[in-house]
Amino acid sequence: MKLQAIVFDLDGVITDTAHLHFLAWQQVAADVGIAIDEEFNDTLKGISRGESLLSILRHGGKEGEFSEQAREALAARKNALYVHSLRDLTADSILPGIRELLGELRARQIAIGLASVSLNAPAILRALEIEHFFDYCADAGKVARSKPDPAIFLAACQGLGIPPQACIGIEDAQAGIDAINASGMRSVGIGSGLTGAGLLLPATDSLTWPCLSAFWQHDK
Ligand code: B16
Ligand code: MG
Repeated sequence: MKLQAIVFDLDGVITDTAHLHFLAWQQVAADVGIAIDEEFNDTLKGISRGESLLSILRHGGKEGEFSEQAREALAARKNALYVHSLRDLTADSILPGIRELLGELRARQIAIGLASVSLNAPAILRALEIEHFFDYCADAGKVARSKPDPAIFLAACQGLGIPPQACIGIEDAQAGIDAINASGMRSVGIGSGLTGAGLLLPATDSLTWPCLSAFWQHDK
């Protein structure tokens, strides 16, 4: 089968917003007496806002202490802090090699999709000035289940009108790799410590068209 589409994760693949998510969660967690570190934050990558909050409360042994309304207020506060920190995001915030890859995929008429569970994804793509490259962005608001459920990747393939078997998905989080594999797409992982990726690259600057094309040819 011919490779027809590449579906990107956002946070950690296109731009590094994980640290900004961490700083916002760290502040909200501290307000309720819970300490989190970067290592714990890694477990939140690819996990929705509401599920991230539940995971933090569980981590601090305070899961039962907050009503749904109180949790919504905490999640809203985290988002306000996070959105405020996004004000410095510009076209220079794109991770190395990504803009070049998007241009190359366009030139080769390979469709481009986005599978981010972030409700802020459209605003982030606009700030990075790359929204025009994307043929379809899955709507996180319409997908109830976070990664590792394949729903967000399947929604991206469906929106592109391309079967998952003709797509490569790219992820930096273990939950994301598991989601891609469960969707029937082939997976490319960015970073270290990921298991189950069809191809694992150390960083986005290794993510080139020749590399993706060779992976597709050889991994049949
Ligand atoms: P928001 P991705 C995910 O983005 C982040 O990795 C995760 O840390 C965050 O909680 C989630 O988006 C929701 O983001 O609060 O902006 O809706 O990796 O799927 O691009
Ligand atoms: Mg990610």
